[in-house]
Amino acid sequence: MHTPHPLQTNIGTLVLENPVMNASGVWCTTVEELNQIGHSQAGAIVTKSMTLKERSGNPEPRFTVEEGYSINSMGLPNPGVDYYCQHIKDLERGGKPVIASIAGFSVQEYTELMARVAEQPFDAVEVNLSCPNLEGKGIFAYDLETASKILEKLRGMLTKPMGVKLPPYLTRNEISQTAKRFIELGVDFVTLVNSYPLGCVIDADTRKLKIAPNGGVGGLGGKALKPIALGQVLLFDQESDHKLTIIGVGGVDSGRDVMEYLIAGASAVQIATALHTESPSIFKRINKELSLFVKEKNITSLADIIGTVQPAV
Ligand code: RRO
Repeated sequence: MHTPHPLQTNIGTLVLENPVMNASGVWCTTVEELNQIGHSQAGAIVTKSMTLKERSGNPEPRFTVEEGYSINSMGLPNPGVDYYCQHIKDLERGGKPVIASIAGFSVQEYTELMARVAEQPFDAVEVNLSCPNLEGKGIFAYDLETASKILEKLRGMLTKPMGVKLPPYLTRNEISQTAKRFIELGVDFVTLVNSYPLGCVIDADTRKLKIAPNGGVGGLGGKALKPIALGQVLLFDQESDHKLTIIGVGGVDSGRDVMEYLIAGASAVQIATALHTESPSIFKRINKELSLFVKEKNITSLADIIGTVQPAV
């Protein structure tokens, strides 16, 4: 009998050879970048959030990596949904599932985007309801009624797995209500979390802000985001009674980080800041570290450790 690879994991009906992929936004805007993820040891490929029309995004500088964190205010630069639909068929995906990330500015726009991607050979759709950098536009995920309206419509348009990318802070009560609603709506997975809004970096020598858009503030990512993201993963897993599939994002930079997310309740993880710094060769390193860890602990299947966190005492 064929024994599954010990790092194999599932996201809804998708089978991933390993649980580590890029986060939407990093190394995934152009076909060239997506192909590089395809050639790497990532377990899946996620596209940049696509909009109906091409966008050049916010003025530069719009991204900075600091010691232990990053701040971005990209403003959704992407070549538009047509580009991804044109290129998906010849993507050098290396057998990996491809997840389309979509971002609209209204219920109508999300519907049009889903109509476009649903007829293409993407394997799943991640609905981004949490972009932090669209000043004056708000974050859809903070309004559960509007979010539900969008998701109910989109769910009816896609037979493949559908996930939702959420912002980095909901209260326990909001998590409980959101998890319950998402299960009712047939959401297959939640991606936790997007970058933490309104972060700021100042250079004390020059007194200058490090990024230009939106008065100098943007989404915080990287190592500093990890405990925040891990807490949201833990609570979503608890409050959903382990019924929601979770993809963890925030500060993943080692096999050990991946283990922490799996133990908290995630079935897979995404990498943004560290992928930007290290390039797609990071997937080989992290999978090697994860393999060693799994071997050391005599774990034969990742399913055996997902959501198995133990109390402190
Ligand atoms: O493009 C961005 O500014 C951006 C998006 Br859409 C997002 O969802 N998260 C983020 O950190 N940046």
